[in-house]
Amino acid sequence: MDRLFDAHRVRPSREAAPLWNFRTLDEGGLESPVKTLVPGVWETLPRLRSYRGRGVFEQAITCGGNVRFLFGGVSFRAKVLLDGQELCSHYGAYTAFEALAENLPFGKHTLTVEADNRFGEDSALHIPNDYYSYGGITRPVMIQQLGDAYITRMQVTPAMTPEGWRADIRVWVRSLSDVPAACYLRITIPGLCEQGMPVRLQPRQETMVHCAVTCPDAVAWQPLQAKLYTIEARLEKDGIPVDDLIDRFGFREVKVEGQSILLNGKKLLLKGFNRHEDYGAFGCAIPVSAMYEDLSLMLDLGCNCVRTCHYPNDPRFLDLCDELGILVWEESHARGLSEKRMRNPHFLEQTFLCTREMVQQHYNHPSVFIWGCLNECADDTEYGADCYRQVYQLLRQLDASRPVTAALLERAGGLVFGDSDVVSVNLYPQWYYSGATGEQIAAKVDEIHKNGGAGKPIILSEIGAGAIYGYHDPLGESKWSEERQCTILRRQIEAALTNENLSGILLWQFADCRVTEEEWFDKRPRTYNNKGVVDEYRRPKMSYMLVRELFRR
Ligand code: ADA
Repeated sequence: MDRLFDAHRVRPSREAAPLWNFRTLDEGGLESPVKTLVPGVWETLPRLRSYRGRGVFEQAITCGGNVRFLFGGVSFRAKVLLDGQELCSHYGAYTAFEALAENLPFGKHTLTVEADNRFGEDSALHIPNDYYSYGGITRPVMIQQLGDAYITRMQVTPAMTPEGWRADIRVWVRSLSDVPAACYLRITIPGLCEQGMPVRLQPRQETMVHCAVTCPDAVAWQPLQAKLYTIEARLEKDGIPVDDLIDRFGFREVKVEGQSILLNGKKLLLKGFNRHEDYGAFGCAIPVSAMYEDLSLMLDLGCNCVRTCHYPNDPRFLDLCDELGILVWEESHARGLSEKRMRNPHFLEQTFLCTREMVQQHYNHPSVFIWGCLNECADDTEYGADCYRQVYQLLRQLDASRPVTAALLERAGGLVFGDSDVVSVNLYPQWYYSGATGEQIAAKVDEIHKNGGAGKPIILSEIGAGAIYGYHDPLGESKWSEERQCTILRRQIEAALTNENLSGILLWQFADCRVTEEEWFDKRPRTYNNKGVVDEYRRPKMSYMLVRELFRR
């Protein structure tokens, strides 16, 4: 299942069988083909832990007519073929994409997916980095049967009005037929309202249908008190249902007022973590039970917020956050790109693609309260600043209902403090820099205020220190010891939570994550970023109880 609820009752939709034939094409790969599990990453297979290359997944599928293969995520280039014919290709590990096969004869077909995780000039976002770009089909694959038209997506925007909650609803329907068609679209929010309207479909085009409903009896979605509603869009032809799309949403509104971020009019104080999609035994293909474990641990730690550093996350993780009432900062893919890397001819196109797919695919999640982008890129050069402005503009075009931000690097000379709705900055006092923690935070706030960010909310989007699980120094003096991590974190958290200019703090990081060997192994013991309060298997370090105490205070 690609979601934690049934997204279709009319459209036949099933998950592809988990076992696929798998072979590699490049040096360092397998000697002979094996069966492997999807979703998964090939790095968990014996001898492929560091394989960087192409992997081919194959499965026989019985289907026919118009068939939609929906890939939740393939890391990180994908080519999809049916019976040897290319259906589509896609770049970027962290967003979904579809492959359509039309008018297929009913019977057995071979579905082939070539995944490729080699770095190269054609890849501007997946580069050697402080996390791992895994290889494989890493999120569920759905096989869906379509008729002559199907609902491609739906966007629900809640807003509070003097009459009560209102939902602005947009639904996109795509025709797969060569002739025009008259259909009817029925929209239901069970328990609240039902609306219907005729739709005229033009041959092979996408049509957007818009309506708004007032729901005076709706109950609001609040952090840690989540109330979710189901919304069903059903397409009918001659009174017969031919397609549908079901999603969930919540009634809540995010506003920025002066230095505050308000959710349903209440000021937010964020306490949370940065979390990579990475888990010792699974790489980035994390099963739902392990996602749930992470969120349970975060709730136990006293968090109300998680940041999906540095890319869009699995929708099932967002479904869980919706359900548990955990606020999400979701961001499009990019980490630490210098101006030179931002000048890669593919950078803007790949960034726009990932940003667009993220917003369109995750728009309805009430937990997502802010969109981020371009973590620690070159915000201090004219060219880099212009890229930030372009991505902010795109985010605002795609979604006017959420604020935008970016986690900026701890360095002087930032040029874009004035361009986002919320200013966010990453700081590592006492870890990368010496000097008093509270003073360093205050100096950064001052710099933001003097350079365009005055009067805006500020989030400390990363702060933290490293510790290798099980390495102890009872005197608490050596870096990488669990004790020293505690000393630094205590100072950081206490200073941040008492600074009235901050709207919140997101610790770096929840769990240790694997880093790319190329360019990174010598900076990161074990080839892991060890700043987690739990290790990659979620074993708590001493800092776990410290954070729990400080966050719950
Ligand atoms: C940065 C970056 C993170 C991670 C962190 C660290 O702020 O955004 O991805 O690399 O530093 O551990 O140094």
